[in-house]
Amino acid sequence: MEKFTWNNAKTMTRYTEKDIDSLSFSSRLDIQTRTTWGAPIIWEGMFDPYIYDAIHKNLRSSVALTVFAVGRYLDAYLWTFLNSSEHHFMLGLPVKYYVFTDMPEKLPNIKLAPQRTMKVIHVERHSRWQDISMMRMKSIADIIESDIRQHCTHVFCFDVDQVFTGRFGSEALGDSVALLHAHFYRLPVKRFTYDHNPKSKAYMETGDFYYHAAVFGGSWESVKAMTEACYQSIMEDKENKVEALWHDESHLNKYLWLHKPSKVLSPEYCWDTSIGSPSEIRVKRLLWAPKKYGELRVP
Ligand code: 5GW
Ligand code: MN
Repeated sequence: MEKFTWNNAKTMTRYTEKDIDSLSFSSRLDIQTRTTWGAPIIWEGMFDPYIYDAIHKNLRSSVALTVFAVGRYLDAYLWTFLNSSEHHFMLGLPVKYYVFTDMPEKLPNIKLAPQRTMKVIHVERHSRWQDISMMRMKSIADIIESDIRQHCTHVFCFDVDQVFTGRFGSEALGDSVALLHAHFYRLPVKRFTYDHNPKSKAYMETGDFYYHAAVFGGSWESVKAMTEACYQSIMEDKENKVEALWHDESHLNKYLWLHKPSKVLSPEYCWDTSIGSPSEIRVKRLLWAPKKYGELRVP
């Protein structure tokens, strides 16, 4: 493996394998910093933000952020999500937001920083919330093909019911990136809520981790492959009249078991404050917004 230096940062093409050299795996002895297949698990203290930002500026990395705000989720969450992202998400790199909504005219007015732009995409509102959630996979694959691939090197896909509270920067970029679910990272695999129904394409008995579908990303090529595969599996399940236990998240977990991510994000990157504050969570970068199911999940 070629060693990272300031001089070769510009010429490194497959940097995702090379940037590992700049990580300090032993700076955190309290938690697991590498997967069994060698991918880094990113925790505070393992990376130098300045080196990462320099690598990605040299490589001219640019990041698409996709987020869906359909129905009541627009008023409830979108402004807070975007406003906080302007303060914490990939600062210093070009960012293009792709906001999917059924009410483009109701979009909040947010002044974006230089090098940060937004595209609004009109989507229909599915009547079942499970479909709103699952059909995101199809919309993301389509927009990567029609737009993102021409403008951005990387894509990150987010739930809207969250708020950035700390750096979520270029250290999170990689070829394919998945997030450890805050409620499961300390539990044994037996406790993971994979889909255990053999009739579903998402069926799996065992796996590596339980990943949270609220945040995933990677190069546009990888995210396109990931979302297309999940969409295919969702449609096959529909034909077979089954639905996976946790919908798109179950399919994403199956895909990531078969196609191991090249980088894993610790739960710092999507923390639920109701869990409390265990000592290994030194920084909270993104928080779950309070659930408003009572208001939002009425038909
Ligand atoms: C509405 C009712 C139940 C479940 C989902 C929705 C819903 C989700 C919606 O009405 N509008 C919408 O835009 N969404 C998008 O799907 C949001 O981006 C949301 O963050 C994402 C996933 O739904 P969540 O956040 O309610 O799912 P969990 O797994 O965080 O509970
Ligand atoms: Mn959510």
